[in-house]
Amino acid sequence: MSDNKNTPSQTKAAKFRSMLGNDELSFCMEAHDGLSAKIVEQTGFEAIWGSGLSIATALGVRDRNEASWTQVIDVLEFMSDATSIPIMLDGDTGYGDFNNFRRLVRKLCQRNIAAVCIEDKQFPKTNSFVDGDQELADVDEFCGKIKAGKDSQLDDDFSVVARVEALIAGKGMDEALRRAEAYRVAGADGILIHSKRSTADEVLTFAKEWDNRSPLVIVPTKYYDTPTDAFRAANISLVIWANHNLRSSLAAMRDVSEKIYESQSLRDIEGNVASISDVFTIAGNTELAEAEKRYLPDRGGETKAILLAASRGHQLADLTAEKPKCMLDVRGKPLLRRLTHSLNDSGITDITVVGGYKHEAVDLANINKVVNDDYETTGEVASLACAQDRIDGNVVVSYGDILFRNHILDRLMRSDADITVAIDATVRKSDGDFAKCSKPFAEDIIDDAPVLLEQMTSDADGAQGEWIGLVKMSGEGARLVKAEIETMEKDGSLATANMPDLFNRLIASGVTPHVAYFSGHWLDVNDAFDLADARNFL
Ligand code: SPV
Ligand code: MG
Repeated sequence: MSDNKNTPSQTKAAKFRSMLGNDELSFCMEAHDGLSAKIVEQTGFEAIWGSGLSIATALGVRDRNEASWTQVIDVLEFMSDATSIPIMLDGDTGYGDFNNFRRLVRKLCQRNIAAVCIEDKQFPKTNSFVDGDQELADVDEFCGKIKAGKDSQLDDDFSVVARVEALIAGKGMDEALRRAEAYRVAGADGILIHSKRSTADEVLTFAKEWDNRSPLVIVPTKYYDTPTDAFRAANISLVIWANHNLRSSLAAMRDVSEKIYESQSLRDIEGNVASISDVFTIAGNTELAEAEKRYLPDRGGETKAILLAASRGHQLADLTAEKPKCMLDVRGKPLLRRLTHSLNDSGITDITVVGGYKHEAVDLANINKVVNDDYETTGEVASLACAQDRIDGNVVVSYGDILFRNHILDRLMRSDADITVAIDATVRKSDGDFAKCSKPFAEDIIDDAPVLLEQMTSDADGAQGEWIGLVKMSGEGARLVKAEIETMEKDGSLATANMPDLFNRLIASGVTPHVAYFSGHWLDVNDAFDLADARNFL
């Protein structure tokens, strides 16, 4: 669906009619699908030529009525939906007799196509530049076709342009003028005089003889080096640049395919093709995201993740000389990639990584990245604050150097408490972030009362478990955490605070995180032994 930018005051057909009728020289640029149509409009052109040659070629068939008329109309519908400027369809010979043509005209009006051009040749038509005979239509039969089209249009401003192929067929200037006059009298809104000469001479002679009897349209594909001012001077109404988007994309696609085929790599290509974000922009993804906000009230149900990955990991010494520890290889993939895949597996795709040390090395696809420039002098909460605008709705915050089995995250995601911390009840180490909880872990007791976090401490003694660096907040929890961060910013405690400090402050202010207990099935990477463990963990 497009966001239709057509102004209600002037229809596409009316815009085209005034282009055709005014004294200015106007231009139609070729398009052959929704994408090229958008590009034509965004470039600034006032109208689109729905080229038969280009549409057929883009569909992989010849310009010889091999694509059915309904297939062509389907393409036109995409082009029309994607743009707000008028489209003139190259309607070949009208896809049959007067009856087929009037049905085509009605369908085009229904699809908001502004105009159609039909040529006086026999069905199936051949492209005008193909060598060989070009068999012309009977003049009277073609006049009847024009009349039928005009009588059938559903919009008074719809235009039927009659294309004279007499010069293409080598029938001479007099025949061209005779035919053009007959078509004008039959009701054609304009005459397209076509030529395959490399100079504009015969077209300019025709224009002189025609003497402004009705709007003239030309296609200077073959006489491309004629200055455009010569067309102005000849009172031409409309110039069609007929196939240049198709031909340029053909050259570009061939070039990129050959390069990738030969190099078996994308390295030398990436900088020379449109970016993925360019693709998303022209596809209109921003509009969709805004519409989702308007029409999906339940967006708060989606969970985002913020990964704290600003630190170098000094204990890993030289291993982190060029990259932060979150980017260390764990069996062929960076640790952080493994972590984001775990999040993806639990349905979390909106992932923000807070980088710091060597953040340029954090070059993963499908993440948002923010940077804590002061990573050397600040702690985890300052990094979290760098992603403050993401602390909204359901959010999971995780250290960037941990790995865990998915059941741990899934368990957190199921919690509907404001804040839930993942606590490993099997305390194995003497250093870590330990949790004093309202109750110890007891696997065999069925007790619905939640376990509450009473205090975070660096002392394993008297603690019921270790926090693994994973916390989930509901929308309300996110609001509370954000408010606490703001308070910390104001009272100057933010810079050096770590996540346990934040939890303790929340607890002191009456906000009690819930505890999700489990045992094992996770690890964090602080030194080379941990890294070896991580490789085995997989
Ligand atoms: C087209 O673009 O399909 C045309 C113009 O009909 S031309 O190919 O120049 O005949
Ligand atoms: Mg054509």
